[in-house]
Amino acid sequence: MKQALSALVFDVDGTLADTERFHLQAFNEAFASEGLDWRWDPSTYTRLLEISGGKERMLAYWNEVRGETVDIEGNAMRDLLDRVHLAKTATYEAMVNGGLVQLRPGVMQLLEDAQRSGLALAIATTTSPVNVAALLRRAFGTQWRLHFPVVCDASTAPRKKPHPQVYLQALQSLRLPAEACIAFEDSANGLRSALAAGLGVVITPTRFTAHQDFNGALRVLYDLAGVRVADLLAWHEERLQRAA
Ligand code: XBP
Ligand code: MG
Repeated sequence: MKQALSALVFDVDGTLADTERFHLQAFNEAFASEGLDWRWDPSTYTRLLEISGGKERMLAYWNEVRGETVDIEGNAMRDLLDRVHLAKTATYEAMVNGGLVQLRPGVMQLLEDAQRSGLALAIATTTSPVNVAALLRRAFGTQWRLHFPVVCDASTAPRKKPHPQVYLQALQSLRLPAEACIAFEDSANGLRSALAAGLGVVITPTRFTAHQDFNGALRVLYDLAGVRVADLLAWHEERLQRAA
């Protein structure tokens, strides 16, 4: 039985909005305010973005540079990284609330077209819930959850992308099979996570991810400008034909 397209599942960072340069700035401000002599430049951050999750990213960086910087071990360092991540999240949230972060081209139009077409909308992200709420509140107002009845994030899915946990949670909450959904992502980690959960995936890379391998995607697009539900239905049909 052919499975009709019923839901669109969106990644946040890099997909709904080109956010990572603001995350990078917030990380560097938090390092300084918490007395860490770390400073990530764009090329370092591009490499570190292969690790999903801000805390996981900082821990991986510390393991890279330990011995050259602060020498506190174990729990003391983890407490420090927790404090740094809280400070970073507060800084990033202020940037979003200040209107610095805009949705990427075509995103709002596709979301509106999807809602007119009766498709369900969901979020599947490894970022913190504070960041999701700040971005979507800015774009949709205080009632933003009415547009996204399903939101899975770092607080619901501790196993970060490329692990499929966050997409499996979204499918469970949507009460839909993966074959009825298309995911939208910007990174290879996100692609692998969604593919592992069985979804078709449309990729819109950013400058931080354009070099990554997107083999297996339904489409790799510069952005979602001009993309409508009719296009998604055609790509969904192609996917069904290939699977038949
Ligand atoms: C991208 C991430 C996040 C952000 C930073 O999430 O991996 O870690 O880089 O946000 P997405 P946090 O799945 O939306 O692409 O510091 O809150 O993790
Ligand atoms: Mg992303």
